[in-house]
Amino acid sequence: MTTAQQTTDKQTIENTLRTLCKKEISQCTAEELYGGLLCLTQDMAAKRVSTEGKKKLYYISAEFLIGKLLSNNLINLGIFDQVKELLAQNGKSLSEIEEIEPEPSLGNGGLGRLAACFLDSIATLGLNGDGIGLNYHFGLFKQVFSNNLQQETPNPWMDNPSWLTKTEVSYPISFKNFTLNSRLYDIQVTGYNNRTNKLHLFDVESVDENLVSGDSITFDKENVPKNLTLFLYPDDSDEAGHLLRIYQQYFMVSNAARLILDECTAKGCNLYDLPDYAAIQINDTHPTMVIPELIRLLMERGMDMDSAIEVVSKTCAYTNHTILAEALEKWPISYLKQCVPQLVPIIEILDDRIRRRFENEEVAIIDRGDRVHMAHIDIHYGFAVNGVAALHTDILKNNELNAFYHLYPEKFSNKTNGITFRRWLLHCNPKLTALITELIGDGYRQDASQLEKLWEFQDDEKVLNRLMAIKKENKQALADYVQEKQGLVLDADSVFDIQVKRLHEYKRQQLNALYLIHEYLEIKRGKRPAAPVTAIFGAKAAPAYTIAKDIIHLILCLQELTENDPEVSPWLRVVMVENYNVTLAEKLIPACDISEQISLASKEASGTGNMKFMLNGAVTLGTDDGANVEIHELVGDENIYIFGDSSEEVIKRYHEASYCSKDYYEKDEELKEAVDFMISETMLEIGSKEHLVRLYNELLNKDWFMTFPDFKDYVKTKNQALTDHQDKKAWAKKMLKNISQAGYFSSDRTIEEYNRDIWKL
Ligand code: 26Q
Repeated sequence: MTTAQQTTDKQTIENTLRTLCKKEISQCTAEELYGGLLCLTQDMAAKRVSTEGKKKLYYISAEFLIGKLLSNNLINLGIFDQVKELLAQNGKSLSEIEEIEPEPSLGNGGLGRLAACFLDSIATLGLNGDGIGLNYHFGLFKQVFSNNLQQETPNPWMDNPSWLTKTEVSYPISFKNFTLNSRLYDIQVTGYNNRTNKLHLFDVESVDENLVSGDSITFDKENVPKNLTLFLYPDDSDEAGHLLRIYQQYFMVSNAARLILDECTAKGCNLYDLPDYAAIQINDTHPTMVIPELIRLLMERGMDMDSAIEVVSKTCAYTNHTILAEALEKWPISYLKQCVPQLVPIIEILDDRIRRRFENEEVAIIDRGDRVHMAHIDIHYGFAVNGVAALHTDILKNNELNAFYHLYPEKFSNKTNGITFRRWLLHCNPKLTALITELIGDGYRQDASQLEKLWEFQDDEKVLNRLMAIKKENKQALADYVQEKQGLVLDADSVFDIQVKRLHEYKRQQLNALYLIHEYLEIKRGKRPAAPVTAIFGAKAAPAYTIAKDIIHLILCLQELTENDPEVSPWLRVVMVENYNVTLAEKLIPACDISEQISLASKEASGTGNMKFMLNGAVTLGTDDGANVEIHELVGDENIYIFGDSSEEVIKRYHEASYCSKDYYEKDEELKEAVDFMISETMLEIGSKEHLVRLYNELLNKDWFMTFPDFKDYVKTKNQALTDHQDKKAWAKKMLKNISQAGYFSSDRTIEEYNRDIWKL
């Protein structure tokens, strides 16, 4: 018997835990047990590191939204049930212990959570691949609501004990005016019944948390040696903020490049063979500087430039996560000169070579305004480019990156996103997991496509009833949690309609809010919805994103409005959960009836929340956008609610610059009424005029993400969904269809495709 196997029986776990905590389990506090379990899992994980293969994947990302790790590790190490039982026998609850664990705050949204799901799947598939990023001390801000407004406070998460392990690895990283010593911290990434990989997080030795004081997230942006790893996405509304982001990005990739070269040379790589030893996946453009930096380091180690460029171009691959113009990074070359002048001559040569090869200004790296287009570096000097859902990849090929697609059709491919079922089913929805296992066995845990077997039960009333019963229990658990945390009482018998994601105009939380206003006014007129509804939101807005914060304000005002109106609240409740994060998502998603995926068609690259909701038996209400298109194809018209203009129509309308929001406002009475209500006396009594009027004007005069054209269809389709929800059996069947078709969205499938087509480990 191996040591790992020994540790898995309950008696051994008990002995180990007793030794680690230095007392009987029943006598331990939750904190002591958390510390003990952390040590125990760390030891077990360390024993599962497999022998290094020749080639390794390095997934570089500015974000890794990993969530709490204890339960996930217990599941992946195969000791979750044993630990849970053992604790219960001693009068302890695992969920109370989980409450102790702080959530690492190393990401913002989809891109960071995707990176975390990928690390899980890479380890689960037994692939040799590590993540590389930064160790932000305060990560993304913590959101608190006051006066119906978002306020940002620091989010320290690096408690003791910690999953981070300090390593011996350190590099001197030089900028124009100073050199900073880095320090590498590692987090072990356990695979499900498989190997352990690493998440490498670089930090600066000179970082100083005292630069941040009290409840504010402001700090001296110019003191880079002390501030570099304090925050993820520091406010970049001024030049110092922009420069800090460049410092962060270069620090991340220079460390990454050195680590990669060191590891490969240690394995006998002669650097000309680098592509045989390493595949580097560039997660959006934040790590793009790794390309010129690697070229520079290879030249420093004696390689000629032509070879260095060739070697790097065969090693790096790029994933695009957005087509929003404002999110495509373009750094003024003057900024790069101020921070990392050593890269500038290299980037100039990379640009020069492109300009010699192609006449087209559109594909240049440095544009006529002296701005460096980071994505263009990736596409010219990487060997693969991928989008994250079929529609997104098509739009990249046919529109946004069309000029590049003509140059390099062979580089482009689609890799539809996925999610790890270990966290987004097994961990977050144990009741549904148990039912599925009872019905179809546990083969689906290794091969998610086996979920399709569930469809055999489509007419089994007992199964459908149990599905509904589990949903109800999950809704009640969420209601209890929200009551405890925010003092709001939710009705688990109402329809839970949930929109949780980053706050962004293109995601159109404002469309949902307009619907809620419309329904509120209908109820006031005596027209009640088909069923009582609880509309739940969760979203953080970037601190400098004014309109996004105005939308939060509107939603919080609607919460107050419905809460205090006894005529309305039995039928319509609006709830915005504070500080939406992975931990909250794990409670919200299993409790959802209707999953809101209502981005303006063509704008959401993929979405991954949509997949998590589907897997947990929610029915999607959405536009034909991102991965919704694929969900739609898989479940069929009957089992999804699609509304709104198509991506083609939207793209055409942008192209023609023909959209005028006022036209829709003037022509649609109900829309006009809802929009006007935003600045009605009723609303101004609750909220702030500044915020509400600004948002009203924005919608009336611009509405860049075209909420007005989709309003009518949204109201109609959503109300149809509410009506349909009344037929419990038919609804349960829709739930079952969604769960049974969710297998395609396992990140194991996605990673197999990356490995087959790109990494070739
Ligand atoms: C850009 C410029 C300057 C500073 C920051 C940024 C920036 C920061 C974060 C740009 C983009 C992001 C994050 C993007 C993101 O989360 N994209 C989401 O990625 C998911 C995974 O592929 C998709 O499912 C979502 O559709 C996409 O929105």
